[in-house]
Amino acid sequence: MRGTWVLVCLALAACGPRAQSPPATGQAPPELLALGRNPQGYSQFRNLRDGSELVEIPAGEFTMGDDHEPSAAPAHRLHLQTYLIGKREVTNSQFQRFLDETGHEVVAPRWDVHGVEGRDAYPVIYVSWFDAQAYCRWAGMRLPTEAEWEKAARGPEGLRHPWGPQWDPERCNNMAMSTPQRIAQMLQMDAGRGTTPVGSFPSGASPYGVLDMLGNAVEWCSSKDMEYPWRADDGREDPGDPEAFRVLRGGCWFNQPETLTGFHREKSTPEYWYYFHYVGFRVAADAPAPAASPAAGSSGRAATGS
Ligand SMILES: [Ca+2]
Repeated sequence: MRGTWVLVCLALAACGPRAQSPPATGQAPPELLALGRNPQGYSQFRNLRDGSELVEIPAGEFTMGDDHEPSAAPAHRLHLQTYLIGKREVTNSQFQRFLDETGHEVVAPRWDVHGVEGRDAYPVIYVSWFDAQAYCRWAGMRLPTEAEWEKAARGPEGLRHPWGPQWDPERCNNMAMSTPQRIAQMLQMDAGRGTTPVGSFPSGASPYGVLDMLGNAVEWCSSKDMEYPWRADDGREDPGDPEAFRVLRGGCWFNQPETLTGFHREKSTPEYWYYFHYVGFRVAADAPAPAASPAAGSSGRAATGS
C-alpha cells in the first residue's frame, strides 16, 4: 500500500498461549433488534440507532498473528469474551446521517470527495481514526480492537483468509480481482479501480459470516500499534493518546494479494488522510445482555440476511 504507512515488523521470541479479553466497556448498543441466525449459524442483530447489522462472535480462543508474517509475529492464542462486530463496513449513507444529526466536523475534510450521491451503499472513506471514533460513540458502539477484528476475520481455526487457506482473488475487492460486474460497480478512484458497495462479495464471508474483512476499505481498529503478543491491558486500548499510531486491518481495493490476509497489520497516524481514499471502518460493541438474545438464537431458526 502506498503512503507513509509502515509495516509493523516484529520478531519476538515465541510465546505460549495467553488468555486475554478486551476491557469491558459496558457500552452495548442501546436499541438492538434480534435478527435470528445467519447462514453460518451465528446470531445477528440490528442497531436501530445507525442501522448497522451486527454479528455475535461467541466467547472462545483463536489464533492471532502468524510466525511467518513480519508484521504479525509471533502467532499466539487469545481468549475473547463474546462481542458484536459490524457485518459490513460503515457506509456513506450511515456516515451522512451521523453528520446530519451531530454536526460533527470531519478531521479529514475530503470524506465526500468522490461524491456520495447514489453511493449510499459504498463504504465511507477519507475518515480519520477520530472521525470513526466519533461515529461509533454516536451509534452507542465502538471500534473493534485489533484482536476482535482478527478473530472475526479468521474464525476459531485461524484461517489465513476469511473463506479458507487458499487465496482467491474473486472473493474480495482487490487489484487482482477480475469479475467484470464488480469492476463496473467501482468508484473510479485510482488505476480504474475503487470501492464497491459493502457486502458485494458474499463468497468471501468469514466463518462467522462477516463480509469484506479483506479488501474494499481498509479498516481502523481501536488498538495502538504495539508489539505482539496482543494484550488488552498494556495500554494499547487507551483511547486518550491522540498522537499514537493506530492499527489498520484487512487491506483495501488497491492492494495486491500478498498483504490480503487475516493477520497482516498496517498502521497510520490517527489524522493522516492524504491517501485516505482507502480507509474506512466497521463498528463493534459488547455483547448484549442474555435477555436481549433472540429467541431464534436457541432454536436455530433459519438465517436472515446473507
Ligand atoms: Ca474491508
